[in-house]
Amino acid sequence: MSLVSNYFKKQTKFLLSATQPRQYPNVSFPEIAFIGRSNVGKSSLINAVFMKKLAHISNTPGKTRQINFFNHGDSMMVVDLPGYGFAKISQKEAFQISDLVSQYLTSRENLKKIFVLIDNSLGPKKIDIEMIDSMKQIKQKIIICYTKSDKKIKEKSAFLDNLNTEFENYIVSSKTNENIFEIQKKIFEFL
Ligand SMILES: Nc1nc2c(ncn2[C@@H]2O[C@H](COP(=O)(O)OP(=O)(O)O)[C@@H](O)[C@H]2O)c(=O)[nH]1
Ligand SMILES: [Mg+2]
Repeated sequence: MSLVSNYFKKQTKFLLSATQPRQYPNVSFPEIAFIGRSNVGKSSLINAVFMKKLAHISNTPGKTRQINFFNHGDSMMVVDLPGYGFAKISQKEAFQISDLVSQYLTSRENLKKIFVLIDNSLGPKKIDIEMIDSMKQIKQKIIICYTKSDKKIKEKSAFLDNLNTEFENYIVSSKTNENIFEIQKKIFEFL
């Protein structure tokens, strides 16, 4: 078995959910974060990469609006950020979540990479582009993952070419495991 596969077999444990910066874990492990529109397949991708059932936590009502921290193998922090584009929340709550997320993204010292997930069958939407634009300061940390590659492409997005020129990107599926190993190798590289 390869070094990479063995590394991802280590335990991934839920640590805590935060709604305020003071609740963030005070650890020095390298950290990676995942973000995307709700229903993009974020929990499924985290599960596929870490070979665990973490979704039951990330998909628990309430927790989907918080920042969820997981400890992988006592050597890396995995962070599930709240989804954007929720249909059923107030504008006030949407602003609160977006403030929390931007604060996290710009202040977290050990954050190495941020995986921005976009549904491959729908392509990048305006809201995805706005999210990416809001991350200007940490642009070099962005990796795009187009999710659900096993699904037929329904829409062709005008934003696609520019995005792919600017950012490193992968087309993945948590259903068929397409390119999941590539993502694992990528993460292993910056540990
Ligand atoms: N076909 C397909 N469906 C997926 C894939 N990943 C997630 N889904 C489905 O998309 C829905 C949302 O997935 P989930 O991981 O909970 O998304 P989240 O809201 O972003 O955490 C669920 O019904 C999943 O079964 C994939 O790679 N392929
Ligand atoms: Mg989820």
